[in-house]
Amino acid sequence: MTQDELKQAVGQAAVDRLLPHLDDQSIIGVGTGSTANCFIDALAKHKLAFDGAVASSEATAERLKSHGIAVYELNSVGHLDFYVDGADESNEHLELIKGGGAALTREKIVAAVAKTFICIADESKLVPVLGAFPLPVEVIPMARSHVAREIVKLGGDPVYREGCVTDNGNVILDIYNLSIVNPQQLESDLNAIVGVVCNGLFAARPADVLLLGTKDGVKTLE
Ligand code: ABF
Repeated sequence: MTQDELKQAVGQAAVDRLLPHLDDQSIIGVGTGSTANCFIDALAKHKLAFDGAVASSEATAERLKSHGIAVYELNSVGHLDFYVDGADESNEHLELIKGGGAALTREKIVAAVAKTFICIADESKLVPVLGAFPLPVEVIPMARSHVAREIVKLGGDPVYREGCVTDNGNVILDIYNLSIVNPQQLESDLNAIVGVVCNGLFAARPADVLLLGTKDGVKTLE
C-alpha cells in the first residue's frame, strides 16, 4: 500500500469507529492535514448521520463546507464527543508532535474540549522517542527573538519558518535536534516562555486512541 492508501484506510477506520455513536445532534471536531482530509472525505458520505463539525483551521473549514457539512464556531458548541486529527509523530503513550501544518493552537484547543481524541496516522509516524520531527512553536511575532534565545537555553535549535503566518496571525519556530524523553515537562517548559502561544507537544492531553495505518491493516492503540 502507498502512504496515501494508508491515510485513506485510517480516515475510513475513524469514520467506522464514530458512526455507531453519531446522531442528528452530533458535532465532530475535525483536524488539519492530508490524513485529516482523508477522514473528511470519508465522513462526507455520511453527512446526514450528524449535525456538523468544528474545524481546527480555515483550510479544514473550507473543505468541510465544500462537502456541504455545517461548520460551527467552538464557542457555540456545548461539548464535543470526538476530535479526529493527524499527527507528525506519536510515541507508544500516544503523546504527539503536531503543528507541521501550523494549525497547532486551534488543534490543541479543540482537542482540549473533546471527550475522545482519535489520532489517525500512517505507520511512519510511530516513533520510539519524539523529536526527530522538528517541534513547532507558535509565537507572538514581536517575541520571536526572545523565544528563540530561551529555546536555545532548553537545548533546542529553533528555526524561523519563513513565510508562515498562522490562522491566529502569529509565526512559527521549529525546534530541531531534540530527543524528547519527557514530553510533558518540555510542553510545560515551552509554555512558560513569555511570547509562546502554544507548542506542538500534545502530552498533557495526549490522544486517547491511535488508528495506525500499516501494510498489515489498521492497528488500534489505546
Ligand atoms: C495536523 O496535520 C498537524 O498537527 C500535523 O502537523 C499534520 C499532519 O499532517 P499529515 O496528515 O498531512 O501528515 O494533524
